[in-house]
Amino acid sequence: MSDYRAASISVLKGLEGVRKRPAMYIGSTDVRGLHHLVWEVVDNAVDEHLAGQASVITVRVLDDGGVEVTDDGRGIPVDLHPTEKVPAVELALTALHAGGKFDQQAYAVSGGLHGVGVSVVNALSSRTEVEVVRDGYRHTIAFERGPRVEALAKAGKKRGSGTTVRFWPDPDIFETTDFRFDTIAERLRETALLNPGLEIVLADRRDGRSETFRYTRGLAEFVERLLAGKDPLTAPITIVDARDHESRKVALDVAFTWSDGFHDDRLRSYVNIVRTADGGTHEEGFRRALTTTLNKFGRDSGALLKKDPNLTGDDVREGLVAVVSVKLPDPQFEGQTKGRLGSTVARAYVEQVVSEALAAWLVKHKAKGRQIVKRAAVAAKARQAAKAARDLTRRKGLLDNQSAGLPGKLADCTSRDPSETELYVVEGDSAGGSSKQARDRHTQAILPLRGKVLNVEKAQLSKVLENAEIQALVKAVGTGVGEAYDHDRLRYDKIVLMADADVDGGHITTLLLTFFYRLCPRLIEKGHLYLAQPPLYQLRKGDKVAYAMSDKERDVLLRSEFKRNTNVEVQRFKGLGEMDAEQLWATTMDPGRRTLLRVNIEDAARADELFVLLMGNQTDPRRDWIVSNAHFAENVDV
Ligand code: 0RA
Repeated sequence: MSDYRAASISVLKGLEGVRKRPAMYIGSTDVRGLHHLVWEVVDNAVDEHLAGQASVITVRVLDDGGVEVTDDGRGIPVDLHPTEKVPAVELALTALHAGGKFDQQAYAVSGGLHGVGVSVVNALSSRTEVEVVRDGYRHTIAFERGPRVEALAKAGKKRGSGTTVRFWPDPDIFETTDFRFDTIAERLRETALLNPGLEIVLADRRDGRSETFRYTRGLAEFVERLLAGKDPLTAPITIVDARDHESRKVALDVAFTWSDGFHDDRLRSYVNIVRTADGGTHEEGFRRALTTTLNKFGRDSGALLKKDPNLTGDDVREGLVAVVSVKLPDPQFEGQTKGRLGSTVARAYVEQVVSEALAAWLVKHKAKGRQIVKRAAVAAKARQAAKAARDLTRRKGLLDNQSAGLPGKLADCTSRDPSETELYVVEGDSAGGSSKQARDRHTQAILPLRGKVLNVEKAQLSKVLENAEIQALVKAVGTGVGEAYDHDRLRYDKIVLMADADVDGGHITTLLLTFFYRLCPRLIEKGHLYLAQPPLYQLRKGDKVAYAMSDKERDVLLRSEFKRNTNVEVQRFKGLGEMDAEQLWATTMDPGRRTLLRVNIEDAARADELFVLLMGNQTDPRRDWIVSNAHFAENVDV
């Protein structure tokens, strides 16, 4: 047997192995695995771009189930491999792991996470065609389910250079062979964002759709897209570096900013253009750099006071929007899905470069820097409050629903059918009195909260939990809080917060919403928390009575309903306590006439932010204004 035949037999055994265990090579044979074939072929073309040789990549979804990827690179070599005695292009399509460029200095996508090589695509396709333009000719070769079926041949003269790979996924292997335009588009956009200047065209021959991705401003543009229209604290801070680090050729590209639009971080990282969904050493280096540099700047600039604790990684990451892209030869991946970078060289390298660059940026942008630090300090306070609250509930179990009977202050309803009952949580004793008279005793329960809870100024959430009034509230609601929360024990269908429409009312509402948001968010998510809407004015002329929720509504009524009337009596309710039972029933409690606002989780999240503002030590007059003018629930629900 000739060398050639021996070699080709062993090669084809390899591809048979791929067909026997496709998931080992591409993860799965579902729609994800199917698209993995496209990523594999595109990554090869991107490698050619990274080598500085290709500037346009075109991906066509064909109308007969195939996909075609073309690049304008050098073209896969067509000359005979010196020892294997087959054209290099044939070897690339048939030998496992033979797609690389054999250059240890180069960063190669195909040597990275996916790295299975285009031969795997061939093995899993019913047909694969490759066209190479180079040396003045167009060369063609074709394969079916692995083996070559058409030998490499010249198909006419052609100038320029490039590679086209066309493949039709094997329906015997894949559960579906239906490519999704949006899935491919999203991935190609990401690739284009990570490779400034590279043009990627996607064309769908099935319906004529097409899109071109080309970005020139680098990762800053990527961060702008991740912001999704939310306002950033700064224009993206960008860092670009390339050097020899510990005798390895490494490169780093970073862009980041912060936004109030996000609570956690939006950090994306890549190694050699491959996404590292589970982070790794490069992300660790980046985070360490942010934390240490911002702490140092915070101390030096006075943005962090002596008594303030150091910012933690979590604090600094709140609202962070960042893209970290490193390139290094031969990266090591870890974890179940190989989505985490393990190479230790990346940690020190990224930390060093980002620390230096961020420190230099802070010198030039002191005011912005202080804002960034202050923002993180607020996040730190919120985190401490939430942690203290969690610790407290765990330690004492005192907020557990089983721990005692119902609170004495609760005027419960008679119905035991939770689907028809409501709990009115009422601020103040006098309002508690009138609402008890006003209510429908069968379905409506009243829990008055005394003034003491109103002192939310400077109160930590943990202190709030020690408050007897709040404990009464938890017992009345019935579910328990935090880890002890049990939704099935909810005693009322609606929990209605009823507070005055003034600053104090704003404070108590903020406090209660924050309390529910942090300790029983499920109750909000399932739509059981409401805000009552007591009126601000009563308008009366003889028998004719109307109520207005706002100054604007009052003026409208005066111009319409009471238009021809003189001497209209306008009463302003300073608080719920000023309304008699009848008025309270007519305006705020009668299910047939009242307006209730259902609180959604975003409303509650905003209250949580305001609560942090309230907790702060600063005496900012704007703060009271914000709190009393905060409209927590917009959607009207009767
Ligand atoms: C090996 C060596 C060279 C280029 C390539 C592979 C190559 C592979 C792919 C895959 C898709 N497009 C591609 N373009 C090029 C370098 C050949 C030379 O030095 O001319």
